Amino acid sequence: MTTETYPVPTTSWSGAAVEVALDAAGWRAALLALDRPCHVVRRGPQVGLTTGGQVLSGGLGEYELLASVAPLRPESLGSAAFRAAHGVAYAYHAGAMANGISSAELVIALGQAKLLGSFGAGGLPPQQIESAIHTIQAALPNGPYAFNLIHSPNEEALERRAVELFLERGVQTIEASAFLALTGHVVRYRVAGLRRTPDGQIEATNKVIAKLSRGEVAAAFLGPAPARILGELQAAGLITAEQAALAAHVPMADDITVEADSGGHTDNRPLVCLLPAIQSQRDEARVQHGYPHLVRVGAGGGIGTPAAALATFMMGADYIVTGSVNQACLESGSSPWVRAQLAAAEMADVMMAPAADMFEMGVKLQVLKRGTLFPVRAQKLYEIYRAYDSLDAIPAAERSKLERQIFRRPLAEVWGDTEAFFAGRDPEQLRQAEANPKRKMALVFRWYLGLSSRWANSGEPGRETDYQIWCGPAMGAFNSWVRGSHLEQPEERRVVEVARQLMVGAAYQYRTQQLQMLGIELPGELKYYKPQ
Ligand code: FMN
Repeated sequence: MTTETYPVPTTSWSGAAVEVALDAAGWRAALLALDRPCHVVRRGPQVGLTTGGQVLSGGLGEYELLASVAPLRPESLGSAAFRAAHGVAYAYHAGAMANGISSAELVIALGQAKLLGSFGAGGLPPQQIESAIHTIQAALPNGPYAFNLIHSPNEEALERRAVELFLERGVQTIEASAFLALTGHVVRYRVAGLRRTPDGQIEATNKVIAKLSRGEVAAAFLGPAPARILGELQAAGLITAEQAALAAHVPMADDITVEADSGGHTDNRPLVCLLPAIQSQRDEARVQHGYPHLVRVGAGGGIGTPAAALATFMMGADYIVTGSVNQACLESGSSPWVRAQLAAAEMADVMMAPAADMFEMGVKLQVLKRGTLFPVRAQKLYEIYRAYDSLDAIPAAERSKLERQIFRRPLAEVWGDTEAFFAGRDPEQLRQAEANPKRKMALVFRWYLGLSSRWANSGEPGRETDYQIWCGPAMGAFNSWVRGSHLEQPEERRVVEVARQLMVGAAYQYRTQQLQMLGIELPGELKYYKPQ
C-alpha cells in the first residue's frame, strides 16, 4: 500500500486577482505580450495566465506557480550577428525573385522597415538593373537592401555586367545564386571590397549571401577565393595585389542560405535533412581555415507559416528566407491575376516544369499549376525536344498542334522573333543555332518558356493559360494559415506585414511550445498563432 504525498510548492506567484486572465481572450493577450514573462498560476480549481505580479521562492504567494516562460521578442530570433551585419530588425531575408518580381518597391518597403530584401535582377537587362539600383539607393541611402547576382552560364556577359554595375554603384550586399562553382565575376565582387583597416583587421565591404542547396557549392563559398581566379583577376587589373593577398584569409561568403524545396529553381531537398549537413560543413570550414568568425547559415524553402519559421530557427538557422509568400504581396512585380491565383493556391497546386534557362539540360523548376496550363505545355515541348533533332523533323500534325495551341503562330515567325532578340543581345547563340538545328529548336521553344513568365508578370490578356508562375508549397501552407484573417485577401498582403506576422507568430509559438513541454496543455486555438 502507498500513501500520496503533497509537496509544498517551491515557487509561488503573488499578485492581484485582476491580473490573472481566466478566459481565452485574456490568455491570448498574455501569450502575445512577448516582451513580458508569462506565468501559468493556479488557485483552487482556477488556472490562469498572467504577465504581471511577482514570482516568490517558497509557497507564500496566493497562487501556485505551474509554469513560466521568459519574454521572447521576434527581434531575438536567429543570429544577432546577422542583424548587426545587415543593419536589420529581424533575422529575416526576402529572397530575390527574378524579372523584378522582387521589385524596387518591394525591397524599399522592406528596407524602410529595417528588413532585408533582394532585388530580383535575374533575367533583367543591365539598364533595368541600373535603374533599380538608382531607385533603391535613393530611397534607402543607408540600406538595408541586396541585389541578386545570378550565375548565368549561357550569357556570361550578363553576370559580368551585373558585377560591374554593383561595383560602380557601391551595392554592398549581393545574394549570389545558381552558382555551380565560383566564377571570376563573383570572386571579383567579393575581393574588390577587401581592405586592411588601420588596426590591421581585414574589412569585407562587399557582403555575399550565397544561396545553394549542394555541399560542393557550399564548400566553394565557405572557403577563400581560389588562387587561380585571384591570379587572373590581378593580371587583368581588376583587383590589387593587396586584395589578392587578403582574400586568402576571408571566406567567399558572409552568409550561406541553405535552400530546401522552394518556388522556382530547386533541388527539392527537405530542409530538415539539408540544413544540418551544411551547418556541420560550415563548422568544419571554420576549423580548416581558421576564420575568427562563423559564416552564418540561414535557410529557406517551404517557410510560409510561423511553425515553419520557428522550426527553422530551432534547428539553429541564423536567419530565415522567404520567397513564394512575397510574390503574392502587393509590392511584387507580378500581376493582380497571378496574385489572386496565388492567394487561392493549395499546397498541392505546384509541380516541377522545364526551366527556360537550362531547358536543354532538362533542368526543372517549381511552378503553380492552378489556373494555368504552362507546366503541361512546357513538359510537352521538352518531350518533343528530346524526341526530334530539328524543327523540320517534327511530324506535321504535331507541329500544327504546337503552332495552334502553344505558340499561336507559325514556328517560322517565332524563329524570326528569336533571331531579332539575340541579334543585339548575344549573336553567338544564333551562330550556334545555324550550325545545329536541335539548338535552333531549343531557342524557339525557349521563346515560349521565356515569354510565359513575362506574360504572368505583365498580366498579358488572353495568355492566362500560359502564365509561368514560380511557386513552392510554402504558398499553400501560408494560405491555410491566414484563412479567416485579414491576410486572406490578396489586397491585404504586404511584404512587411507578412514578415512581421511570421516572426511574431514564431515567437508566440516558441512560448506555447515551451509551456507544452512544461506540462501545460493549451487549447488548440491558443497553441497556434493566427495573424492578429
Ligand atoms: N532566387 C534567386 O536567387 N534568384 C531568382 O531570380 C529567384 N527567382 C524567384 C522567383 C519566384 C517567383 C520565386 C517564388 C522564387 C525565386 N527565387 C529566386 C527563390 C527565392 O529567392 C527564395 O529563395 C525561395 O523562394 C524560398 O523558398 P519558398 O519559395 O519556399 O519560400
